Amino acid sequence: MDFKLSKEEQELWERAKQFTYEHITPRALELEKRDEFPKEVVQKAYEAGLMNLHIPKEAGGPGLSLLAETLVSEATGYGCAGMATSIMCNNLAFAPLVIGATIEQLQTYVQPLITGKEAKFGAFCLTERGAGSDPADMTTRAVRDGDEYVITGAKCFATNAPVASLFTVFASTQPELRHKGLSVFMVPKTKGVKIGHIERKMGQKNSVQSEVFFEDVRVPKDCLVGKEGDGFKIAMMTLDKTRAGIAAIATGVAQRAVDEAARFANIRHQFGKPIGKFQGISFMLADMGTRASAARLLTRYAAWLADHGMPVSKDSAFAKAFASDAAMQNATDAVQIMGGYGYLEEYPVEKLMRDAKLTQIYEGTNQIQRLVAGRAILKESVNLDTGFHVKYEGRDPPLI
Ligand code: COS
Repeated sequence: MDFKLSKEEQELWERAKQFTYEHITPRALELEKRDEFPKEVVQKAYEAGLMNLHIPKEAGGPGLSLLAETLVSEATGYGCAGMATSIMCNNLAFAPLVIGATIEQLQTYVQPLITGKEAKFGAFCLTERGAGSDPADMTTRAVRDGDEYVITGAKCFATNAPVASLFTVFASTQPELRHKGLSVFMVPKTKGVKIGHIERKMGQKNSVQSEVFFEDVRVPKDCLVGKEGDGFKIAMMTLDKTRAGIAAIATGVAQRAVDEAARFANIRHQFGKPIGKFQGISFMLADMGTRASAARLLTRYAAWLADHGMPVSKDSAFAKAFASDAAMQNATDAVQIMGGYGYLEEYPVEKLMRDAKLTQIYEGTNQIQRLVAGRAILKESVNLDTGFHVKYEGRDPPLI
């Protein structure tokens, strides 16, 4: 087993870390106060080739792996989880299209957005006010009318929506079928697409989320991705992949918490020595470092599975839940180690704590990740022979 990155991956990892060092970390606190989309930094990330990595070469992208995406997400997440979310959000918005659209559709709708001078954005529109963890309950409708579809409904928490040119919209074409009636559409910013309330958040203020209203929006029938009824499966296949990206941002936060806390523990003297010399602190740092490393391994393993076409639902759920819990725990511990300084706005760790919280919520709460992982483990166990042959309640093998 070789844990080394390839030459290209190593180059990308170094480039993303250098970008973070120069453009993200020094500006994260200052830009956060503005509570708006960090356009300038994202434009620089686009110019540095850190966006749209998974778009296939035939549609103008670099056609890189999910592992490559996680490297950039971790590196930028280390500097600022909000900016990382702004930079990496096109991965989520365009993934359903890479999964379900034809190359011709990608060339028509996505290529112009990723090959110009200016960075352009997509927004993933799945969640609604009344349908979050249970997207099958959505009320957005798409009705076929001749050569067009007419889309009507309201989405919320749509990242990058206020700056988006293309909306990936999940809508029901056959409501009575629930999840089997969902379809997905590429919707350019056109008449009837309206941006609603921009959310004010606890953390990740360097990324924007808003409501999006679709008021009788007409799109050509070739904006349908895949077939009618493919929407739910495409959404699930998307999240299977992109959750590794959130895990990577969370790993960046978890590692930053270790590094800031360790730096402080070396410098801060109490009782005549650096506080890091006290076992109470060094054991905390050891646990924090373990969590960050384990988060990284789970994340890269999930990405590797996806890149090799292997089932990834369970492992991306493991990675997302573990890494985001690690980020939250490490950020909390870093605040604790830094004491009063940890709680101040001028120091980076109170921001880490606010930013980490969202990684436990977005792209599926960690309860949903555990539901996905728990179901997968139970399913696998049906055919599992552990060699311990005792009947449970008269049943052999155990049934679920
Ligand atoms: N890949 C492909 N197909 C999948 C799949 C996956 N990872 N997961 C489920 N499916 C399929 C199932 O096989 C099933 O297909 P059939 O109807 O043909 O049998 C169908 O999808 C329904 O699956 P299931 O019964 O598991 O659906 P549930 O309604 O129970 O929901 C969860 C499953 C909870 C996992 C799903 O709704 C979910 O991920 N919710 C969270 C949504 C989320 O992350 N929102 C945040 C968006 S980002 S802002």
